Amino acid sequence: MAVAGTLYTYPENWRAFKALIAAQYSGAAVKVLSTPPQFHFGQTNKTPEFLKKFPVGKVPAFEGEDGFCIFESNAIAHYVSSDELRGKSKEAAAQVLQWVSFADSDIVPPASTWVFPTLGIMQYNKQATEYAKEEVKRILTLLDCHLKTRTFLVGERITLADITVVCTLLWLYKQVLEPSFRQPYGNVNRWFVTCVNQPQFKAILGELKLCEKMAQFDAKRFAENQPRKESSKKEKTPKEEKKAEKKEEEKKPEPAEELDECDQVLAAEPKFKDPFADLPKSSFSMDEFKQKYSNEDTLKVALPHFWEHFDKDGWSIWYAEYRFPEELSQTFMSCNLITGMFQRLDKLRKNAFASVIVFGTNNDSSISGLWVFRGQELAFPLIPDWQVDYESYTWRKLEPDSEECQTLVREYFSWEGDFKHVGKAFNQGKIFK
Ligand SMILES: N[C@@H](CCC(=O)N[C@@H](CS)C(=O)NCC(=O)O)C(=O)O
Repeated sequence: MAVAGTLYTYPENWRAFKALIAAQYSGAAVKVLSTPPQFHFGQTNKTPEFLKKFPVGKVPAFEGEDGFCIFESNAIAHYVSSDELRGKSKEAAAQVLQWVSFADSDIVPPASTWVFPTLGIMQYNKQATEYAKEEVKRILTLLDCHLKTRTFLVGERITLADITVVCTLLWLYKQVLEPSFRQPYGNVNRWFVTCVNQPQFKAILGELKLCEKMAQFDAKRFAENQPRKESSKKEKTPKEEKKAEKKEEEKKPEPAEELDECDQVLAAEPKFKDPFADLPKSSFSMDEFKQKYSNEDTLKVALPHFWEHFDKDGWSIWYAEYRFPEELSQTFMSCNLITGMFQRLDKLRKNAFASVIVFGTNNDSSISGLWVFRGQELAFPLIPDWQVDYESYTWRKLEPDSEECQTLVREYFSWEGDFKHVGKAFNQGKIFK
């Protein structure tokens, strides 16, 4: 029986990608919980309930519908994989394990040392970075040699070895492996690009943009990410004050504190400047609507609330349709395509709402949805991270008072109705907020 369950993670976690891509191949139904209120990284994974299931308190972590729980990203990816991905013969399976272990032991350390400072989540150390660059060269040389006569790492098809090594190299290729640095490793580049262009990878990673210019240490972001020292609350006498001041002057600058991996991920969340901040205030509260939508009857409570409070000057309503339905094969993959898109758009959650539905059956399906955005324009061009998916859709702004808009809002919000414009049976759907 195919595996089904929930993966707890934070958005855009390359470790979680391993299992998610593997699931695209195997057909495992993996639901992702990565954002509040369902999963709040740093909080939910420290609750007694979570620790009872996953004593290390780390993510990714997987809970099967049958209650089976497993942590460690490689173990999860193995669990959700098919026999083909794991390596069919004893030898192939051992080779897959060899590359998975190699990725953790040989690639993760230098990749982190080199890439983390460029993201402002680790202090830069010249010597360590130079050493890491040499290590990366050694790894790329070794992979290049291996891939000279092979299409994939093990056997003739993609296996968990390719999925794992690609995911481990992901940040290097995105952040620092500029064209001149990666040029000597033509076989690795060819293999990497082939893998990330497979629909199963694309559904999770989106369209990948390879590094154009090697990123350097982001000192500003690193400084912003440092936890502030708590100042003493106790009142000081003037004498004590003077003494403290003197001590402060004498103090050498403190070395920047290094963050552990969990802190790094939390800190890595870019300091987000709200791109909607300059819009005039709106009377419509998206939070309030979402609470109604999540907790109450859609047709009886959430929809009337929506139309009663909707502010058509401050918000706009859009209909979106996936442009390449002929490329959609398995409907579960289409669902994952949408899941990936919504993970990438996580920071839009206070300023957007969407209900997106997959219609039809395997090899004959379509994706369309209804979106509500803050402002009168599509929000995607505001932030580069939001631009990965939206060009794969056609977008049509709706007139809120029109009959068409009222019908589409009702049908897409409630998942009920004729969906006359679609012309395919409503089969399965995914809803996102
Ligand atoms: N070897 C583990 C590493 C997992 C890990 O370190 N996860 C970090 C996030 S990247 C985490 O959940 N940290 C929380 C903590 O340490 O409290 C795996 O591959 O799954």
